[in-house]
Amino acid sequence: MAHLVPLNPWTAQVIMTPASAPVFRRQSTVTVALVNAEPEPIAIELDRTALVIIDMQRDFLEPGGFGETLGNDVSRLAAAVEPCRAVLDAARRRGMLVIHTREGHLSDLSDAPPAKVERGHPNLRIGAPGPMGRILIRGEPGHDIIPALSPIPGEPIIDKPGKGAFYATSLGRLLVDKGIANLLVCGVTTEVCVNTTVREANDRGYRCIVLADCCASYFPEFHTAGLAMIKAQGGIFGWVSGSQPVITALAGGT
Ligand code: TIU
Repeated sequence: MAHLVPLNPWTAQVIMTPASAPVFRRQSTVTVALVNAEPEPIAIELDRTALVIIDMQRDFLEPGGFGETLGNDVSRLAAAVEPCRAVLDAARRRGMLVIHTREGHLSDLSDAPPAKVERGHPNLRIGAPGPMGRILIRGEPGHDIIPALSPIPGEPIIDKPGKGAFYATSLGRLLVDKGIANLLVCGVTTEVCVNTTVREANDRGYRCIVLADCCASYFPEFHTAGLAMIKAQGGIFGWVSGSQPVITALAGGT
């Protein structure tokens, strides 16, 4: 459910022309949507909101990538794809800023801390060859975003070496430049890159609304706990909603 609350839809600005005649100009319309969320509904200015889709990469969602080398059943992430696509379509129709992130490393691993690389069987580590190219390396097929959610021209892609999307990236600068105050967050995995990014964003002053059905984990109990941690204590890190209330909000108002 979403209610649209227009704020100052018309603002008269008096401009003194040489003839001293007042001219009234229509200024930008601010549309505020009330999104049904937990722990409580949240009002967001849609023009100051971006959709951030975290790491919906073949390396995490398809067999033969990083997620599987870590011992996970990657099919557990599939449920998030269709809700993500529906929200992505709605955001594009709205003309909202859409940002995609990808976790991965340079081919020489110079941006990969040894502490991250030196885990698991040597043949299955970051940088090792796999069915989708070198595991979690930029430019390899596995690093690509899955076709269903492919970025279109004009949508920024943030390549990140860490779990959080702000660490060692230009995301913070981009959000400031675009005047963004609120983030709609989708992606994988709920308790790892989604949670880390939301915590980073929360400390930077962004209101984060995490869309529960647009996120997934290899561990269903971690998905549930990851969302619970965000919305607990009055929304200690942010809000949790679902794809449908957000799609409704994005479809309303102009
Ligand atoms: N392993 C796991 O759950 N996640 C990651 O390694 N990266 C992201 O969450 N993107």
